[in-house]
Amino acid sequence: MGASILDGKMLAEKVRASVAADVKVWTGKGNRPPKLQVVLIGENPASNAYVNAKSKACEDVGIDTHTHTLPDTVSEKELTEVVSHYNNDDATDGILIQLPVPEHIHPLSIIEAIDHRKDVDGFHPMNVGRMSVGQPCFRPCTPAGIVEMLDHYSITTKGKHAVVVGASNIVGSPMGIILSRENSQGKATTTICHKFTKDLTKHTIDADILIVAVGLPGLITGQMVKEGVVVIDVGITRVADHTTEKGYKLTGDCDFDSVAEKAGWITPVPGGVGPMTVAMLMKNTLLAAKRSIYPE
Ligand code: BQF
Repeated sequence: MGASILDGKMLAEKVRASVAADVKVWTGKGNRPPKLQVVLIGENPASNAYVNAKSKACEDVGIDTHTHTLPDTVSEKELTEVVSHYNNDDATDGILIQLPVPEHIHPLSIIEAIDHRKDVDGFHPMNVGRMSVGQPCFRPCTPAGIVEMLDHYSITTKGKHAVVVGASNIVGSPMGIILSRENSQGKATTTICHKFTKDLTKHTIDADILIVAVGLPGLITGQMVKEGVVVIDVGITRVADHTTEKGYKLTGDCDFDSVAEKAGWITPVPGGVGPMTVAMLMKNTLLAAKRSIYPE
C-alpha cells in the first residue's frame, strides 16, 4: 500500500547530464555554446528564484545565459523592442520572458513578438499550433517534462483516462493536447477540468492519470481519486513556515498524505515536476542552437 515516488529531481539530473554531454559534442565540432536570453520584468521574489534556478541549470550544462532585467514600469512597446533586439541577435538561440508579466502588459502580445524559432518556452502560437497538428515544434517545458517522467517510469498513456485539472496556456491546455493526440505520448482519453467544472470529483475519481495544475494547496484529497492512480502534482505555492530558513515552504495542489495512500505513483512537491521543467528548458535551448526544430 502507498504510492511510489516519481523522482523529478533525480530524473532532471539525468536529463541535464545528457544535455551537458550533447552540448560538449556540439561545441567540440567548433560551434559556440548555446545561449539563452532571459528577460525578467520587475521584482517578484518567486520569479527571481525561478530565473536563478534556470541560470544555474544553464551553467551546469554549458549553456551561456544572460538576464536582461527591466523595471515593472516598462511599456509594452519598450519590451517589444528588447525582444526584437534578441530576435535579430545571431548570438542568441533561445529567448525566455519570465512570467508573470506586470498587469499592463499582455502576455500573449509579448510572447507573439518572440521569433518562434527562439521560443524555447513553447508558448508562441506558431509552436502551439504546430504541436496541435503534430508538427515539429518547441513543446512547453512543464508538459514535456511530465511526458519525460511518465516515459522514464514506463507509465503508458494509450487508452487510459487522463484527467487534467487546470486549463492554463502554460500547462493544462498543452498537456491535454499532448495526451489526446495519436502519438506515442498520447492516445489517452482526456478530460480537462477547470474553475467552471461542476463536480470535480466526478471526473477525478475516474482518472487513471491525474494531472493537477491549479495552484490551490489541498484541492485534491484522497477521497477524490481511485486506487492505483498516477498523480502528477504541478502546483507550487509558497506557504508561510517559520521552521524553515526561508520562512516558507513549497506545497502542491494535492493533500499529499491522503492522496499517496491510494495512488500508485505520485510526484512530490518540491522535487517532482519543477526540476523537470527546468531540465526540459535546457533541452529546448540546445535544440534551438542546433536549429533542430526549424532547420534553415
Ligand atoms: C522543485 C513557475 C508558477 C508560475 C511561474 C524546481 C522550479 C520549481 C520547483 C522552477 C515555475 C515552476 C517556474 C522546483 C520554473 C517551475 O524543486 O520542486 C524548479 O524553477 N520552475 C517558472 O519559471 O515560472 C513559474 C510556476
